Amino acid sequence: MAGVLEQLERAKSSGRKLLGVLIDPDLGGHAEQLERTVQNACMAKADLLLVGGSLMTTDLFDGVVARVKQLSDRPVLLFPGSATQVSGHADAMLFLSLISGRNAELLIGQHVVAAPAIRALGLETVPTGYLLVDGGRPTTASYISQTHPIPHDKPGIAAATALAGVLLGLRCIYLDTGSGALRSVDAAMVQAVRKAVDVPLIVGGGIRTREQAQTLCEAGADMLVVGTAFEEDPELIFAMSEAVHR
Ligand code: 1GP
Repeated sequence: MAGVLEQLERAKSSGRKLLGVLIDPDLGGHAEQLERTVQNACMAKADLLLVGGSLMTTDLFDGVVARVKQLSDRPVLLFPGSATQVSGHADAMLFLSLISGRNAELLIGQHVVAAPAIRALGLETVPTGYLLVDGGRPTTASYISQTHPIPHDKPGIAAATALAGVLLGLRCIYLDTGSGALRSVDAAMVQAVRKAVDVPLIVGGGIRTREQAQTLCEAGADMLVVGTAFEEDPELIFAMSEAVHR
């Protein structure tokens, strides 16, 4: 079976848009909600399940990934906030370098710590340039990462940053306003990054409506990631999946 990076690249080449559902690993303490989220994601034909976050308040990470994998017929992709979020139960991991920031720990430090375990587990990595974008208020991601998000109305900065990442060899770009952001990335920024680089483009943070989803896909996003909106309204995933896939 093709790896996750290859699946992203194939989808991009064929113009098929993907929906990723972000599972908060702290849901490990809420078994029913976790099950319902994963089941809804599978029924709605979401394409991938992502597990991870900037801050975990439990030590259940590996168990949550194992449970998600057990419940799901979709690929499970780690979206790690730190080197502690590595699990051999996943199909692959976004190996994220926070290239919009200048925090050496999140550019390369945590990667060094995690690399031996990743190799030992034989886990596929998707080398990804992660760009944090201002979404209208400080988020856990901006606070914990101790980085300045890119101003939302500066698409040129995002495009130059994404291009630098690709020139360094990164295979995927993730534009994110952070979980629970007041607004999503602007379509103009997605368009500018799309124009600058030819790798799969993931967009997340603050996506709450099918209209937003459609606009971001039309602007050039290859995959959208949604978490908070589905926690607040579990049924929304069906409409969102339809909007992304049509
Ligand atoms: C955050 O892109 C994800 O990193 C999802 O954000 O929880 O706001 O949907 P939301």
